[in-house]
Amino acid sequence: MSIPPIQPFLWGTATASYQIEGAVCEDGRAPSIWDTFSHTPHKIERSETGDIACDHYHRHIEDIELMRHLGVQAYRFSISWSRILPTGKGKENAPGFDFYNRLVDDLLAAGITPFVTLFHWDLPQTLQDQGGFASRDISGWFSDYAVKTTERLGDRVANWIMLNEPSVFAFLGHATGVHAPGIADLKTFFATTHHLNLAQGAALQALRSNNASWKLGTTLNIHRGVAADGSEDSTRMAERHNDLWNASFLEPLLSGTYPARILPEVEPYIRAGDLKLIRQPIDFLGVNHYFRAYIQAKPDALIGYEQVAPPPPLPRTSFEWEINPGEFRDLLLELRERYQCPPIYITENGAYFDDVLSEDGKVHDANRIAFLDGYIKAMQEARERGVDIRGYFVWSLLDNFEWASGYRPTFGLVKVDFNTQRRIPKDSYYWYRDLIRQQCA
Ligand code: IFM
Repeated sequence: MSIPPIQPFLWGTATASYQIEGAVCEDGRAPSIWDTFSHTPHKIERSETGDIACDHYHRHIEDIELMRHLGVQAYRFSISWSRILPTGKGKENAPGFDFYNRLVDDLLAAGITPFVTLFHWDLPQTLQDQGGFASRDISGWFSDYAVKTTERLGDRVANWIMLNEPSVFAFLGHATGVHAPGIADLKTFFATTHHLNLAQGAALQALRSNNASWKLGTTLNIHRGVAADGSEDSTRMAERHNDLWNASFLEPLLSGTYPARILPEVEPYIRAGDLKLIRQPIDFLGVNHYFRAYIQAKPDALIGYEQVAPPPPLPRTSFEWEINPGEFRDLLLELRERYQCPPIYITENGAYFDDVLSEDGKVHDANRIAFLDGYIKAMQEARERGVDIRGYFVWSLLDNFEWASGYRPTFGLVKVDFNTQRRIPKDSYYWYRDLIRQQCA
């Protein structure tokens, strides 16, 4: 079955600052928590860092050319907070803004609409030293940063995404500690969860009052958890996972409450007026989706459970993530049924497969093509059944720095040879180009 054209609709790709930019010490940029974390021994596979990454800071023109030939109508990227405000607040770093000004201008000249994420995890280290997201002050720091950024770029950028995947940032950064800032503490985790919501609310409110024509949204990583075994404990923990991972971010934003089972743990951090501030109207919800989570009770784990590999014989990506497009469709349908959901953009979807550079110099990633084909068709089914989906962004344009796993996991439509920085479009790149052409014909 081919995918019938859906219009109006934006086809795009996505990246994030620390994962692709490199140039970490250039033009006044100061360290973020990911610079600190990646330079700490034993935190990242093979001790890799984002120091150079895809060198996008120096190669953005080539990367935009790749997007132009791909035919995407939109590109989602994020701003490195410490590149434009090295101390996180106060004095602006003009060369940092210059880079994003050039990037936006060059995108627009190529006919590509920018979708800008304000926070994709690379918090300025100076702010972490003052408490980071465990501190309520983050709400003011983040909204000031959001205001400054939108003041500089908002004459050309209309679509603003406040946060990327706050659940991942809270969980992996503050509960399991496998991501920056590397904290594993339950109180910090719940404070961070609430302060992410609070910071987002404050920024949304400030930006809305500055320019009513901007399209404001946020991006959540949404996946449903299921019990990995038939035990009562794992079933209860799967519910806890759904509360912590999905509902703790969806419900405050869309319904003005925390899930009842979680409330007692977040309550110590909530002050009068917080829930009202958090429940801001948004123009769109960004949904990132990769897999369904298999949850197993683990009483000695900080949050009471762990995520385990899906049971055989389900197909999986090279990350051991279940491949299940029907689950993606059902999740989108559930979002529409459970919440008063604004229009949705799929702001990330894609897969890591171990790519092979063939003797003909190409990457024949049929597995990634099959993955994208299945997930795009599932999205289309959800759309036909009434879910208001306005766009789809493949994660990712380029192979890049996959956080604690370094450069091994490759998600790109374009292979990057990290020794030479040569870009090699994979078969999936040409497949996506043809899909876009067919969709937009
Ligand atoms: O690389 C990440 C991205 O930064 C956030 N969403 C998931 C991707 C793949 O793990």
